[in-house]
Formats: sequence, C-alpha cells, structure tokens
Amino acid sequence: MGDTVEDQRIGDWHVRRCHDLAFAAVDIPEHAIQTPADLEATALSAYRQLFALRQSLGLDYLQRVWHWLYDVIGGDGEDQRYRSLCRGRARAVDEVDAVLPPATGVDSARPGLRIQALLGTQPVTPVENPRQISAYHYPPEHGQRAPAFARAAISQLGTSRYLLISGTASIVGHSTHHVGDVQQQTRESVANLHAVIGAAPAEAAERGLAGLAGVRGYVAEAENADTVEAELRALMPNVPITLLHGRLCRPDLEVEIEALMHL
Ligand code: 3EB
Repeated sequence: MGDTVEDQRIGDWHVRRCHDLAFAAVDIPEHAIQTPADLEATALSAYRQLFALRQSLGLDYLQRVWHWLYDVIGGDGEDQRYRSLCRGRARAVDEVDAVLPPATGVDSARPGLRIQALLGTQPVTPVENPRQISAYHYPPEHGQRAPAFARAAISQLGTSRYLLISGTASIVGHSTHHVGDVQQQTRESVANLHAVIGAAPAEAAERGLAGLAGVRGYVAEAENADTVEAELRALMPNVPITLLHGRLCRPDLEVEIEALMHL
C-alpha cells in the first residue's frame, strides 16, 4: 500500500511517487537556456508544470525545491543567468496560489538546469529569518524579480515532520556581508541558521543548532573547504556536515549552508 513507489513522466518532469509524497525532477539541456530570454521562458515553463503537478498527483503542496544551474552567475546585469531563472520562477509564482517552499540555488558543474522538488499532502508552515529581509522582498538591485522561496518551513513528509532550511548565506538585511572573508561569511551564515531556527515553532527553536540532523554546505572555491569545515565543526560540534563545491548565486558569496531538523 503506502510503500509502493510509482514512476511517472509528466510533461518534462520525472516523478517518483509514494502514496503521500512525490519527488519530482527535471533536467533541462543547455541548448534550451542559451539566451537570457530562453532561460527565463524555460524556468517559467518548468515552474508552471511543477505547479500543475500538484493537481495531476493530488499532492497540493510544494515542500522543498533545489535548483542547479550551470554557469549560475554568468552574464551581466539582468542578463545574469541566475536573475533570468528568478524572473521565470517569479512569473510562474504570480500565476498561482502557492505557499513558497524553502529552496537552494547553486551552480552545476554540468551544462544545463536541473530542478528537483518534493510535493506532499500538507501545507508547509514557512519560517522567515528576522536578521534577513525575506528573499521574495529583496530590492531590485539584486535582480528585477526577487528569488521566490521561504527561508525555512515546517514540513510533513510521509509520516515525519521536519524543519527544512533553505540555502543560508552571509546576507544580513539584503546585503552580502564580509565580502572576501570566507571565515566570517561562514560564521555569519551560521548566525543566520541559528536565527531562523530561533524563529521556528518552539519544538524546533528550543533545540537550536544542536538539534539539527544534518547540514550540507556549498563552497564557491574548493580551496576554502577546509576553512569552512573547521568553522562549521567548531560552531556545530555534533552535527553531521557535508561540503560540496559550487559557485553560489551572488558572485560575492563564498559559502551557503542548508539544513534539516527531524521533529
Ligand atoms: C540568499 O539568501 C542566497 O534562488 O532559490 C539561497 C537559497 C539563495 C535559494 C534560490 C537563493 C535561492 O538569497 C541565495
């Protein structure tokens, strides 16, 4: 019954579905996103399809999204690839009634754009970070259309509840802090992680950083991995940490961390 996993192809998306949870993935080739206009249109179409999946699957709520975009900070000004992705996503979000989920957006070593998402039966309860302006309210200096995601959310996945935390970086208000200083950026990112946990419902907030089940960090420069890992271990001694290498969606960000707490 509940254990049966079913594979489906719905539009451009591959979906693996268990009765009350689905994992959806789309893999868009680089030739479809060569120009800023193509990238925006492709992101719009992928997100429209993702929102439509909710009806097709009878799973009404997005729980978590990840984006991996090749050459994420390539292109100038509003033509920057990440900004084009944000425009397409924001246009799709404008068309629907959806609570924004937590997300991650980083570089991909492989050409193309990959988006993965979890859908479930229960609405998420978003959590914002009091130290940061909500990403969806970022001023236009960071891109004509702001990034549409929540800082974190309480999420029911199958029979378990989690606090899912988005990629969290050295951003205070809406500005990058400690440009060029990877150690301070790591500390600021952990301060933001701590703040967003503190803003969550009491069952999560009371446990603090020590209650995290795991942390995954992304370092823009591979040579900084040891520094970042040492900082993260010092600040979160018993939390399992995995580091990946990939540029982040602002050229001045050196590190970003996402995290999970099992409630
Ligand atoms: C930030 O806080 C850093 O565009 O989906 C983090 C997580 C970031 C998700 C996204 C972007 C995204 O703005 C960047």
